Amino acid sequence: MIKIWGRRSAYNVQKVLWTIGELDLPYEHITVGGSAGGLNQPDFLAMNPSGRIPVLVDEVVTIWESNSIIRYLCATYGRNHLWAESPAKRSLADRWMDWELATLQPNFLDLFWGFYRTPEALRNQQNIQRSLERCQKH
Ligand SMILES: N[C@@H](CCC(=O)N[C@@H](CS)C(=O)NCC(=O)O)C(=O)O
Repeated sequence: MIKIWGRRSAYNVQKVLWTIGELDLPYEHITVGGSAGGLNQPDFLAMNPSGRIPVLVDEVVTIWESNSIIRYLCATYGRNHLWAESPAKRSLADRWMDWELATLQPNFLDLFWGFYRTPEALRNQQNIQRSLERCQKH
């Protein structure tokens, strides 16, 4: 049985759960992170030394980093569905996953934390505007 660690409100957990849903796989979900805590526990850090969610355990395999988990799930359980055997075809998905992680996400997170998660009086409007413009450009 596949086990997924991570709170459902985390978008990096959501994309893994979405993939599991697309592949129609049974799984067990363990809520950790956010107000549930648990990411600094030795048992959790033994699975993911970076102390982040999501983490997948599938029998003897333990994987962290959401995009790596998604690639593992698709390659293992989605060969006729979400996994392209041709490297060129597969790169159509890979490039967007890498772009999201390396290009869009840093600016998006600056905007998310700077605007949505910062009280109005403490917001840095200049930084927010710069992140917004970069997100729009991406
Ligand atoms: N690049 C990592 C990012 C992992 C990450 O930062 N996860 C966030 C949730 S989206 C986290 O662990 N936050 C701490 C918490 O929820 O307590 C991935 O894609 O898995």
